[in-house]
Amino acid sequence: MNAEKIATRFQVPGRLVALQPISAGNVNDTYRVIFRTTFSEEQFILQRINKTVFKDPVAVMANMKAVTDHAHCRIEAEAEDADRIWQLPRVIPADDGRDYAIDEQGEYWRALSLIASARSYESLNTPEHAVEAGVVLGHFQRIISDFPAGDLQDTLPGFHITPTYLAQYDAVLENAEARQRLDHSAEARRLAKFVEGRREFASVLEDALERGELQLRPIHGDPKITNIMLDNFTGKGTSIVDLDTVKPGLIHYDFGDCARSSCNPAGEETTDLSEVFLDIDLFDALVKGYLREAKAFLTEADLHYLFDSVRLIAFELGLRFFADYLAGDVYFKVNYDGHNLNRARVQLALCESIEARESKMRRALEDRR
Ligand code: GN1
Ligand code: MG
Repeated sequence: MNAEKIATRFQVPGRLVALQPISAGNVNDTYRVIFRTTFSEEQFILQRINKTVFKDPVAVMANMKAVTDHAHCRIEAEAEDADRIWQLPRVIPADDGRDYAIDEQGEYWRALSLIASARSYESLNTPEHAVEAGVVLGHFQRIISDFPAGDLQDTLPGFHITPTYLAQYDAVLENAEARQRLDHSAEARRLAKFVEGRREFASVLEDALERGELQLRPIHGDPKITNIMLDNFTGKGTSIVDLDTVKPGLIHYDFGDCARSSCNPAGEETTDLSEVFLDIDLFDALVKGYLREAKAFLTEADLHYLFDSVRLIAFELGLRFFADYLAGDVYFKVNYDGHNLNRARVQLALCESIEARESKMRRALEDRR
């Protein structure tokens, strides 16, 4: 079914006037939809859920609905004392009251309220912006920290479990075509060597979880900088979006993902590796904003593993892009040949830069406590 037809199946007043594809996102198809009545206009986000990635879209929507309902209550309860208006997308019900609509091909679609007069950035450049990104993540984690993780379903088994990605990478390399891709590219062989050198490190967070030092909590799952919205008028953080990876996990996956995406001014899509690095001033500012909100619920052990999480998530994403390149681009959407290889080069270069700045980053984390 086309997007126009499905857009009319949600509880939004008025008539459809426009539907614009939004290219952001490596997984789902996303559109901005405009409905009008005589006196008003309603804009919302329409998304087709990628079933190759999300095998159980109903569970994804159940998680999203439960966590956003909880978060909206917390935002309202704290509104009077808050230094800003916090926003969070709302799941717009379909005509039949469900949180999604299914088209004739069996594809699942959802509608979400739009965070208006706010925007996100591909990368950030000023420490002020980094503080705000940290505040947004810390605030979101804080207001969902009292939601029982056990009430959420595991909608993406293995998500952010780095040893599992390593095992998948090894399995991909069993394939003749993948080995050919590796043999034909000196750059791919260089990345493979980089990965080999970090096999032991890959389980740093999962080992801590197993030892009982860390616990599963509800997490966002994908708080990269492009999912953090700043208010157009005040410049302050106002919302976090892209909530389909909300599930039980380690808050470290979120912190690591936010930091690796926020503190590399070149962004994820650059082709110039010489521009890729972990900017320590941005990191310091991000930590300042994050801990302002997150200190309230983080344990000593949580704090101890924050540095490792940044190094690990950059490594993990590099590994995921690299394995997908070798597998023939089956997971992440690509725009050009070698796109996933290039994305992998960027994340692994960032990982290297994080390793080189370990002592400075640890000091920033200590000083901001
Ligand atoms: C994917 O779809 P998008 O762009 O929000 C991926 C994340 C990666 C991100 C890298 C479900 O997110 O884990 O960090 O690309 N989402 C999933 O840009 O795999
Ligand atoms: Mg996402």
